[in-house]
Amino acid sequence: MLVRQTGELERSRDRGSANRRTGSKSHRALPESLLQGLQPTVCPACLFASGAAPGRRPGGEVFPQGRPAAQPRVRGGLDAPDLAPQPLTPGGGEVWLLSGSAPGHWTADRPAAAAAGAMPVGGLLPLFSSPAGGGLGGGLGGGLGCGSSRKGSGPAAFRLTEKFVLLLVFSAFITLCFGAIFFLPDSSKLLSGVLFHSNPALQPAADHKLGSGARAEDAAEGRARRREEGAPGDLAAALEDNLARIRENHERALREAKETLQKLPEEIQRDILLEKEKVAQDQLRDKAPFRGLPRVEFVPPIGVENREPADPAICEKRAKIKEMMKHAWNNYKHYAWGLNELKPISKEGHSSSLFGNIKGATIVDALDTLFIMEMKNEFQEAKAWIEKNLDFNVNAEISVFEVNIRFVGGLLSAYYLSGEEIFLKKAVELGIKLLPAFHTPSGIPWALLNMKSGIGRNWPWASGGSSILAEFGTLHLEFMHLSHLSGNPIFAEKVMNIRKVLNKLEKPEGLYPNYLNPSSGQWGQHHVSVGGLGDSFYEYLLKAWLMSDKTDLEAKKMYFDAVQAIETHLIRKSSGGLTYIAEWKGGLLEHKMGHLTCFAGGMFALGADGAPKGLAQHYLELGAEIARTCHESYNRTFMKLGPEAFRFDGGVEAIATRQNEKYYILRPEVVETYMYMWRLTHDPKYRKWAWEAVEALENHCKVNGGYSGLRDVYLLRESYDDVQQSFFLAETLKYLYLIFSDDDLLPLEHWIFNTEAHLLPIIRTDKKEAELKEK
Ligand code: DMJ
Repeated sequence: MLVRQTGELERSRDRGSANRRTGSKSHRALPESLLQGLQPTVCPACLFASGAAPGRRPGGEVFPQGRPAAQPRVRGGLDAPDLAPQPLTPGGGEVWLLSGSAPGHWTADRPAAAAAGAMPVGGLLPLFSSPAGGGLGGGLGGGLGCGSSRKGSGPAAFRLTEKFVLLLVFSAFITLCFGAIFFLPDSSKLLSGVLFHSNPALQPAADHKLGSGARAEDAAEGRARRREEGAPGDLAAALEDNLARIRENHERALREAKETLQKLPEEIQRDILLEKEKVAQDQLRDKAPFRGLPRVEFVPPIGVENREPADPAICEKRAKIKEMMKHAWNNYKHYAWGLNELKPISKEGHSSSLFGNIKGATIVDALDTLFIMEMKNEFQEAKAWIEKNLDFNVNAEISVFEVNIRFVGGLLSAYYLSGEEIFLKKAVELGIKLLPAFHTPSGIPWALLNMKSGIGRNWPWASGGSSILAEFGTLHLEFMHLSHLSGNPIFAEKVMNIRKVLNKLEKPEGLYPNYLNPSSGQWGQHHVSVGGLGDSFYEYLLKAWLMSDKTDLEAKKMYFDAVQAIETHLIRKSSGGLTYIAEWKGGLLEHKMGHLTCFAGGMFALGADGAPKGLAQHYLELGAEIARTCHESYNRTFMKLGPEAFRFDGGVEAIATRQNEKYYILRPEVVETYMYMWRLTHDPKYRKWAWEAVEALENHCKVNGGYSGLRDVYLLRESYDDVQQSFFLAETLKYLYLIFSDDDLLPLEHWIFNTEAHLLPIIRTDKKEAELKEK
C-alpha cells in the first residue's frame, strides 16, 4: 500500500520517555498498603523502639548502602536470634530490619549495644538534648552511656534501683511522646483537607491514593451529588466529612502499622512476598482472557492436497515457479537468515523500518507458500526459527498495518494449514501487543506503535495527524480470526468499532477519504484512492462479508455502496479503450493508476457473485477490464513488468511519465488479479499473461543472490534496487503458483486471502439464519 518497503521513509522519533511508568525508587520495596500506613505518621525512631521495623533515618532517608553494623546479642534482654540487619527487599540496601531492640528489656549492658551502633531508645535521646548536654539527652543518654559520673545539676546520687525507676519513667514518657506523634494525623493533610479546602466545591471527589475506602468515597459521591443537585455548600458537613475521612485514614494507617509492628521479621517478609505475588496476579488477571487459549479443535484444512496438474506443460510451469521460490528462499536463508529481508545484490540482510526490531519477516511471510508448495523441510526450518526466535518484545516503532498483514496474517495462515499450535500462540501474542494502538479517543488505531511502551502515533506526513484508511481498514480479517481462535472478543470489538466510526460519518459523494483523524473521529483531506492509502480497505469490506460465510451484511452493503461511488466518480475509460481507476482529490481527478490499484480487478471479479441484482456480469467484466489495463501497463515497458504508477494524460495511456513512478518492486497486485480472473473465468489469457510475468521476473529480476526489484522498467538494462521484498515470497510467487495449479488447491469457496495473500478459512455459520436476515 502506501509509502513503503524501500525503507526510505524518515521518521522523527519524538517519543515520550519509556520510563514514564517507573515507580519512585523509595516505594519499590514495600507494598502500597504498608507505605500508605507508614508514610504520613510513622517516625522511624518509634519503630525501632518497638521492635522489628523498617529502618529509615529521620526525614525518610534510608540507611546507606553499607548495612548498619550488626548488633551484639543483648544479654538478659530479648533473645534476638539474629541481630544482623535483615534486608526487606530482595535487592537489599534500602530498607533494613533490626530485631531485638525493645525498651522493655533494657539492661545495664544496653549502652554497649548503643555504642556498637544499634539505635535503641538511648540512641534517640540526643534528639532532645541541649547543647550543654543538660537536658534529657544529656542527663540520661550521657549518664547511661558512660555509667559513671553525673554532671550538671539534678539528682546527684541515685541508687541503681532509683536510676532504674527513673529510666522506666522516662522511657514511658518518651514512648508516650512518640506515641502521640504517631497517633497525630498528618498535619499537612489536616490543614489542606480542613482549612484550605473546606469548600466542598473545591474538594476532590475522593483521594484514592490514600486508600480512603468505601466510606470516604461514598461521602465524596454524596457531596458530588449534592453539588449536582445545586445544594448550597454545607461548611459544617464538609468539615465533618473531612474529619471523618482523615480519622478513617489514620485509623487504618494505625491498624496497619500496629499489625506490622507485631509481626516477626519473617512474617513481614512473607507478607511482602504475598503482596508482590498478588500484584503480579492482578496484572495477569487483567490479561486473563489472553493468558491461555481455549481449546479450539483444529479443523483439518480443506483443499490443501496438492495434486500435479494433468497437463504436463502446466505442470512444468508450476514446477518452474516452485524453483523460483527455492531460489528466493535459499538465498534468503544463506545471506539473511533471521533478518527481515534479503539484499540479493549485496548478499546481506535488509531491515525495513516497518517492522521495528521484529525480525524474520521473510520467514513468517513465506510460511504458507512453503506449505502449499510442499517445501516441507523449509517449512520445518521456518517453524523452528519462529519457536526459538520470533520475539515481539521490541522497543521500537512498527507499522501496525504491516505487522498485522504479514506477521499476524502469516502466523494465522500457517496455523490453519498445519495445525501447529506455536503459530496460533504467536499470532495471539502479537495481536495482544497490537491492542494499545487502539488507545485513541475514537478507537481508530494509530499507524505506528511502540510495542514495548504501547505508545502510538501517526505518520508525520499524514494529513492533520490522521490515520490511514488502508491501514486501519485492513485489520478486520485477522482480528476476527484472533477472536475466533482465542475466544476473546476484544479483537473483534476493536475492528467492529472502526466500522461503527466509519458508518457514523458523512461520506463525500459516498466516497471514503484516505485520512481520518483518530482524535476527532473526522475525515482529514478529501483524497480518495483505490490504490495506495485506500486499497485494502475496500478489499477487506468484501472479504469480511465472504469470510463471515456471507452473514456480515453490513460489510457487504458498505462494499457495494463504496464500489458504486467509485464507479461513478473514479472509474474512467481512456480514448484507447482502457478502463482505469483514477484518484480523487477534493472533487478533481488525477488520471493516474497505481500498481497497487491493480488488485481491484480481482476484487471486482470476486465480489461479482454477490452483487446487487443484474450487476454480477458487470462486475466480472469490470474485473477483466482492469486486468487488461494492468497487463498493458506491463506490456508497454521494456522489462515487461509494470511501473509503480501509470498515467492516462498528456497523450499517454498506461505508461509512467514521472521518473519516480517507474520502478517495480516485485509487487503482486497484477498477478493477483490474474489469479482471480483465471479461477473465475478460466480464460487462458490469464495463464498466458501470468507466464509472461514469470519470464520477465526470470529475465530481469533474478540475480545470483535472489530476486531484486528494478529502478526503472523502461530502461534497456536492469538497475537493481537490491531488495527482495518479503511479499515476493508471500504473494507474487504464491499467486503465480496457484494460476498453474488446479482449482481444488485452496478453493475460493473455503479460503479468503488476506491482503498479503495469507490464507484464512471462511468462518462457517448457520446459513439459514443468514439468508433469513438478508430477506
Ligand atoms: C503487500 O504488502 C500487500 O498486498 C499490501 O496490501 C499492499 N501491497 C503490498 C505489496 O505490493
